[in-house]
Amino acid sequence: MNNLVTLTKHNSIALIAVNSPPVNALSQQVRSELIECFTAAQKDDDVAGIILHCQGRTFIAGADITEFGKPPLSPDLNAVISTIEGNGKPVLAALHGTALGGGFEVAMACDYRLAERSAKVGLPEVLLGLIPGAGGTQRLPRLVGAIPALDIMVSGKPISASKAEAIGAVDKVVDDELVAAAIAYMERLLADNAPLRPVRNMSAEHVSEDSFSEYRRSIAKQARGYFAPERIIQAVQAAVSSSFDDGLAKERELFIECLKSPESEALRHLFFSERQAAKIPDINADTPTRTIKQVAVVGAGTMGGGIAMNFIQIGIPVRIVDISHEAIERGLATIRKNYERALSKGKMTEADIEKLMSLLIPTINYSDLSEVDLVIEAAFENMQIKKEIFRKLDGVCKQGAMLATNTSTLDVDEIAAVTQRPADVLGLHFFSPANVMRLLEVVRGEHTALDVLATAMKLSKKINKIGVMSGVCFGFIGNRMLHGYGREAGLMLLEGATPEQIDKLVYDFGFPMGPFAVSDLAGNDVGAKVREERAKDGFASKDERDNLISDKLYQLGRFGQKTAAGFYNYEDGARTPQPSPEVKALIAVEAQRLGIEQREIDTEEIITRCIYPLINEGARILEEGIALRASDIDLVWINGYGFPPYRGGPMFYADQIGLRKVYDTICRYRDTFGNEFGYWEPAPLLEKLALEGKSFAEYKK
Ligand code: T1G
Repeated sequence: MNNLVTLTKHNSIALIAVNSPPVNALSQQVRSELIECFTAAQKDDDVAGIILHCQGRTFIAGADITEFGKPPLSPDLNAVISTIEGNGKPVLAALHGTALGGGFEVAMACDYRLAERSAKVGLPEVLLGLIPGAGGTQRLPRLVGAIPALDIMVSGKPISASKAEAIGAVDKVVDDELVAAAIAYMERLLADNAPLRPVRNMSAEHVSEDSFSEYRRSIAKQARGYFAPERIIQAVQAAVSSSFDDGLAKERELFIECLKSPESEALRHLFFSERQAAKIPDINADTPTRTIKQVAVVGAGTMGGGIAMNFIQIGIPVRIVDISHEAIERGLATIRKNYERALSKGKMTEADIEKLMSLLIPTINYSDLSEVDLVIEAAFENMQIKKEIFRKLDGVCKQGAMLATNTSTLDVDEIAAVTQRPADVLGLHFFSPANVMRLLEVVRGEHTALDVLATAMKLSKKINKIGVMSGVCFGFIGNRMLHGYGREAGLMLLEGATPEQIDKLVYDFGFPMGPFAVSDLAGNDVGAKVREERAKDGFASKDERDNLISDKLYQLGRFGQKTAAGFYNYEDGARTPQPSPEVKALIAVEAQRLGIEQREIDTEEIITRCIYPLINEGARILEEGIALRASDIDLVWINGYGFPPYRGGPMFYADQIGLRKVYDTICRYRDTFGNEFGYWEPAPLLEKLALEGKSFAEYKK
């Protein structure tokens, strides 16, 4: 087996280089060879100093996450750390790329740290439901102070090399070639007889219990439901109040707790799911992609403006099209307002705003789109309007231009069929607000060309979206599953639950908002208009109870926050929802009219009737091949609808509960509520896997 870690010498300086693509993760072989090389350098009397660096795109980016959840493999990372720190000779870490997690912990075991200006360092373990487990919670507070260390570990966000230098996590930032700079720096250290500086011997500044309590309060909202952030705080409390070794023991105890937590299992599932989603079976590295240098967005409304922002953010000019200059001006004003919010928070300057706005080219003439590489249609959710737009695009856009619709439900193949180029047509379904939500459903039409899909998946990463491939069906993956969730929430209103009761329980489950608060925020009119359009096309629900209250509110003009009344009341223009006596009365009247007996509905029923329809429909979507894998469905619901990441997504959550339990509950609801409309018909795939004792994760189509 070829070496992944090599030891060479430059005069009296040992150069230990890690070369383990793609990210120099600390696999068992890397750990073993690091110990071998550091031990050899220690024993070599000609070696006065040691430099640790990496080849490839980054310094060590962390422990090898693929090893988690399996029996531990020795040597463990702490053995590597001890070998470095106890070497007896000055050790310099030379950082480039992203020195993260165990990688940065290894760097902190060195005496000195040198970084390329473009390098970043961080301890993102919290994003995997973990805490740093190789001394990071004990060394970082000693280097930078307890509170700055907490900010780095609880946020999980990397910091720049210059920021790291400013707070003492890195000693020197260089613009020269890294290894040469490291050699020069080590020669200087040796010439100055610079001392060994084991971080473990530094003292961590004292921090009061009140400061930790204050810190807990400051992160309470972002840490809600998560397991690891509190354990990070406890580990740092140990760092400032115990000996290094006692603190290290405390860290170990807390790390094991986190590693075994269902939250960490869920978050590690999502880490790999995000990377898996980019892999499309019939698309590979050789699939060509198209160059996207100019984009057009048709429709300057809320969605169109948000979509345009994604592209100007990465320097791609966007022609923004609408039917009138006034409509475009309104759209541009909304975009500018979004940027001015960032300006007020100090995240942008006026110059930044002007630069971005200059990339927006307004036009009402389709003839101006003849040179664009990609058009994204974001017009009103009406098939005739969309077909008319695609006919025009087909007539003016150059050969090879990609034509995408942002439709959230309509048939992409039907839209493609009005063009002479269905191979260039696809769906790019953004989620509102389109400049914020990370999910992008890439909808593959029957005729969509492979290079168009490959381009779309590559582009999604460029605009910092999580691209998930979907087949064509009503609602694609997310909105198709959303229907059952909203339906059951609405039915429970008629049966005796209140909007605030359901919303509170869904919030406690981990969503940022419950279904009724979301509806009031997005606008009850949005869903009602989609249902109106569907009814025109003959797709009205056969169940008059389905979305009954939502439709009644729409008819009453209670659209939600924008009308200061929806499922809730919003007094004095406040955004805080207040229970509405008017809505309570409306529900009672409708329930009585329908002869629905009111009853107390318990937490278990409310949660399972909201969540299990997601799982059931997700199983159908998986079996039909609309989604390529169960983990793709998880990514859709976490990044498009706020499903709590620490539960892994609806399909992962179902696997953690056990599919048999989900299946039995669905059968019980079918037998209890009746199955006139098929609401509780178990999906065949769910039934099959449940009865075979299998999981969605094991399912391969
Ligand atoms: N272990 C194993 N594989 C990893 C990996 C890791 N740490 N990081 C990335 N990969 C794989 C990834 O699955 C993908 O594989 C390929 O590398 C390229 O990744 C003890 C316990 C470094 C910023 O959390 O943030 O250290 O799909 O597509 O967009 O305290 O990868 O090609 O087969 O993401 O350029 C802490 C996780 C671990 C960093 C590069 N470290 N990685 O992003 O490439 S826990 C992390 C990232 C730990 C210690 C604790 C990113 C990146 P494939 P990619 P990228």
